[in-house]
Amino acid sequence: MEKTPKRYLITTALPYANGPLHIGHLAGVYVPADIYVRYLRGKGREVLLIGGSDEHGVPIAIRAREEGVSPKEIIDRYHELIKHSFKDFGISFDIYSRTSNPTHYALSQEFFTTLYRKGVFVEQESEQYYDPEAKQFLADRYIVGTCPHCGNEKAYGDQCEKCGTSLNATDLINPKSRLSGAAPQLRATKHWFLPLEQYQAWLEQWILKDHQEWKPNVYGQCKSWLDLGLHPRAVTRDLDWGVPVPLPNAEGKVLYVWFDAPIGYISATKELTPDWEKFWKDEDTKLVHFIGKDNIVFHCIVFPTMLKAHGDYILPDNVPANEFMNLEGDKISTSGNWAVWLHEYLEEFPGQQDVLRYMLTANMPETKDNDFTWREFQSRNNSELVAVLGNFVNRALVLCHKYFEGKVPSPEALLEEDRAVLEMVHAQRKLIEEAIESYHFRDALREYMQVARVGNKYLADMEPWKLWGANPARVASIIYVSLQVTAALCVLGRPFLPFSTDRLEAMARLPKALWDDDLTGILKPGHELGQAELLFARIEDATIERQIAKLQAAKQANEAKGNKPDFPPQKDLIDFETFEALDLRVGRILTAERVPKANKLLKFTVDTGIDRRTIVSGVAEHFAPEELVGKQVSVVMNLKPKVIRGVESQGMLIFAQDADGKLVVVAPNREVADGAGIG
Ligand code: B3M
Ligand code: ZN
Repeated sequence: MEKTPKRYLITTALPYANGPLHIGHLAGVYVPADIYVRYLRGKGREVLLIGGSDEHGVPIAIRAREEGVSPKEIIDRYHELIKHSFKDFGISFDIYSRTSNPTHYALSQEFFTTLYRKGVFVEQESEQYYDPEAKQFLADRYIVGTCPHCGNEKAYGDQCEKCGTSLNATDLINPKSRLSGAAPQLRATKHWFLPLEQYQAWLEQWILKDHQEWKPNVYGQCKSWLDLGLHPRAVTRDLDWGVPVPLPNAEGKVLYVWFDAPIGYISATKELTPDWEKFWKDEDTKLVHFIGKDNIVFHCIVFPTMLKAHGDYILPDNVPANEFMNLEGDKISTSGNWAVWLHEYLEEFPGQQDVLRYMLTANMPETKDNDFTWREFQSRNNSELVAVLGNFVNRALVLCHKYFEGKVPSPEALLEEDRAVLEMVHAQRKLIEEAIESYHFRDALREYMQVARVGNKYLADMEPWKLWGANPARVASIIYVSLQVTAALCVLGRPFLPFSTDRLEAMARLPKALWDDDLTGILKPGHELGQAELLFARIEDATIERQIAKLQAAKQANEAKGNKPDFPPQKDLIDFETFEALDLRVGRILTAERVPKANKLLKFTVDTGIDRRTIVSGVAEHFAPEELVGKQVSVVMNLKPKVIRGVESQGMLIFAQDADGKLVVVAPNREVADGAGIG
C-alpha cells in the first residue's frame, strides 16, 4: 500500500477559451477529477482542485481575426461561459483562473528566465514560413495545404485533421497563408528549444520504469514517443498573442502556448493561496493531472521535463488521461455543431445535472473511446437512477413516515439478513474507495449502485408492509436498516451525484458524516426525517426524441453549409470489358429473414426475372427483414456463389451507404419489370 500523501494537488486541463463546453469535456476530464477530489474531501484530506482557461494559442488569435475583434474579447466571452458551465455542473474548483492574468504572465516569464539562465535552452535559427503580404511569420496553424499522406487539401501546418498525422508546415504540398492567401516564403528566425532528447534517459526511467502503474493508454503513448526518440521542441513562437518572451531582441515573439499553459496550474495555485509553494515544492504533495488523451505528451513528457529542468517543483504522480466521448456514433465536432452543449443541456433538463454526470461516469471513456447516445441516457436514468437508487431511497423514507411518523425506529435484535446488508455497505465502501484511488471511476460508480441494488432487494424481500399487522417490531428493524443504507448512500454518493445527495441530506436531515465514519450508524433512533421527495424523474420518449431530432437538424444544416461528408477516394480505373462483364439487374425481394446466430446477416429470396435465388447480405443491423419484402433492388447476378454461414448466396444486393454509415436500398426511381437489366 502506498503511504497516504500529506496533501493533494489536482489539476484539470485548461480548456481553450474559444468555445463553449460540451459533454466530451465533462466526461474526459472534469467529472473524473471532481469525483476524485470530492472523494478525497470526504476522507478529510487536504486537497486543491485547480482549473482555468487557456487563453493563448493560435486558434484564439485566428478566431479573433475572423470575427474582427481582439483576442481579449474572445477570451472574456468564453471564459465566463465556461466558468459558469463548470459551476452549474458542480465541478468543485478551488480556483478557476485564466492564463491572461498578470500573475500568470509574471510566473511563466520567470519560469522561462530560470531555464534560460540555467542554459537549458538551445537557441536555433531556422527557416519558417513568412507571409510577405501580411508581413509576419506564420504559425503552423496559419498555413493550409495538401497533406502528403492522405491528399486532404485542407491540412494545417501542424496536423492533418483528416488522417490525424502531425505535420511540419514544410511537409505541406502547395502551402498557403490563411491570413492573406499568399504563398508563404521561408525566412530565417530565431527560437528557443527545449532539448527533450537530453532528458530521454531520465524520462525512460521515470515513466517506463517508475510509473508502470499509469493507465495503459497513457503509458503506451509515452512509450511510443520515447521509442521514436525525442527531439528538441521550440518553446517560442513568432506571434502577436501570448506571453512575450522575456529577453532583449525578442520582439514579436511569445512563449509557445504549450509552454505557458501548464505553468498556469502553478500560477493559479499561487493566485489562490499564499501557501502555494507547499503544494508545488514539497515532495509530500501528490500531484495528479486530469486530461484528455490529446494532451498526454504535453503532460507526461514536455511539462515534466520543464519541471525537472527548473528544479524547484515536484512532478506528477499520475496522469489519468481519458479517451474521447463520441456522440451518437460520430466524433464530437464543435464546428459541425455535433455536440451536446452544457449550457443547452441545462435549458432542456433543468436541475438534472446529476443525470448527465451519472451517464458520463457510467459510460466514461476510460480505456477506449465511448459513445454517448440519448437512448442510453434515458434508459440509465429510468432503469437505474429512478428505478433503483431513487426508488429505494424513497421507499425507505416513505415507509418510515407511514409507520413511525418519520422518526427513525429502534431496531430489535438484528437478524442475519439485516447484518448482511449492513456489512455489504462496509464492503462496498472499500470497493468504491479502491476503484476511485486507482482512477476506475466506472467501477466505482457500479459498486456504489450495488449498494442501492442490495437495499432495493432487501426491502422487496422483507416486505415490511406485509408484516406491519403481525410484527411491528420486525418492521422497525427493517426500516432502521433501510434508513442506515439510505444515509450511507448519501455519503458514498457525494462524489458522483453532488446535487442529489445534497437534496437527500436535506430530506433526511442527515447529520454531517465523512467517508470513514461508521456508515451504518449515522441515523440514531428517534432522529426525525424531513419530507420525502423523489430524487429522480422519469425521462419520456418524446423528450429524448426531441434531442435526437435536434442533432439531426444540426447535421443537415451543416451539410447544407457545404461541409461535405468524407467519402473514400475513387478506386483504380477499370477498362470497359471489366465493366461489361458485370451482370446487373433489378430484382424484387420476396422474402427476408434473419440468419440464426449471425446478427449481421439477412437471407433473401429474390425474383430476378429469370429465376428465384437466395442471396445473403450483411445488412441486418440496418433493416428489419419485413421492411424490405416487396421492394425492388439492384442485384449483381454473376458474382460467384459463396457459402456464408451454411447458406449459399447466389449474387449480391447493392446498397448505398450514407455519410452516417446508414444503408439504403439502390433501386430504379420508378418500378420496372422484375429482371430489367442495368447498364
Ligand atoms: N488548452 C488543450 C485542450 O484544451 C489545452 C490544454 C492545456 S492544459 C495545460 O485540449
Ligand atoms: Zn492527411
